Amino acid sequence: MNLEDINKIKELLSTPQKIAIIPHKNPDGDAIGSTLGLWHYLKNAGHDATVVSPNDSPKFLKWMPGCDAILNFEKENSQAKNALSEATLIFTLDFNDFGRVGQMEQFLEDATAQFVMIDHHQAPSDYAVVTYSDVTMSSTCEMVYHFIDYLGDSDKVTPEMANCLYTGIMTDTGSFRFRSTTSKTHVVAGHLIDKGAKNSDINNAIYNTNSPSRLHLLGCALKNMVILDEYSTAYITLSQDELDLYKYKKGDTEGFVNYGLTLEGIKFAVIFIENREEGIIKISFRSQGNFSVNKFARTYFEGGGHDNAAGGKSDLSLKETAARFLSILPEFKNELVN
Ligand SMILES: [Mn+2]
Repeated sequence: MNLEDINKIKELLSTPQKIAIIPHKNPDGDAIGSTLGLWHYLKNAGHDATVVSPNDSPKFLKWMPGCDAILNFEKENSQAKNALSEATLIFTLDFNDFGRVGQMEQFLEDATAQFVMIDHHQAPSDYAVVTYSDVTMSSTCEMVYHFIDYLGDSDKVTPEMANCLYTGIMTDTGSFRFRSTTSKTHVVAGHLIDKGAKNSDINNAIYNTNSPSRLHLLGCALKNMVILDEYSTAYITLSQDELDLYKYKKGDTEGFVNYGLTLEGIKFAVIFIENREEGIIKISFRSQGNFSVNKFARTYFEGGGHDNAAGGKSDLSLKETAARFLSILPEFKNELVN
């Protein structure tokens, strides 16, 4: 954040505000961690703050301090609408376009509040009075820590805030493995541990929550994996029938796509997951090195994200989607193999 933005924030927060803090739809560890981390900070600073989520958070995040107080726009609709319409200030975290909040979109469009964006995705929209956008950041949680630090309040980080922010840094960096992890990321994580983040407990709470059926679904996904050495690519398909067979629950396929990248020499990994209810194929893309899956997803599969992690979708059948993917790959052969 530049000095002008820091001063603008200081001015906005100089008197008690009614604040709504919004994560993106289908919030992940970074979205919930950053909104709750900021929520604790703003409440402690004397503001009337509420986290309003477009929909429910996954079960493996429910332990996070403050998670019970999140308003779910789908379930607590009137309370959530009130919080949005009454807000004087709205923070949008871990997304940068109103298209990412589902049914809440219109209520953000109509809100009279001033917006502040804190986010690390590409191509931010222009809706905020302060846009703190930095694609080099590991996570929005890391940015919320810097945000608090810019305001001169790093000594006011509580154990609750530290646990929330550490969680999002850990999940968005794949436990400090991704390229977005910098020395600064580690320094921030270290400060958060000093402030009370229980790093080992967080790791347990997030990653050691498998059900037998999820592991069986993972077995199915790995068996379905197709390895294309000539394109340094591996992809997985999961049909709705397979999801049903293994009693799929929301969140069960989280992280499956990454297994492709653990193969020696594989730079591009994809998972195609059939969603019969929505009539689409949901797609996740991951890459290692310079191959931009953000560009790939934007160009061919109505999606986007980061250079090394992106999402997309297709209206074709599962088979047709995989076939279309295979027909596009040759175009990228040079980029993928070199
Ligand atoms: Mn994030």
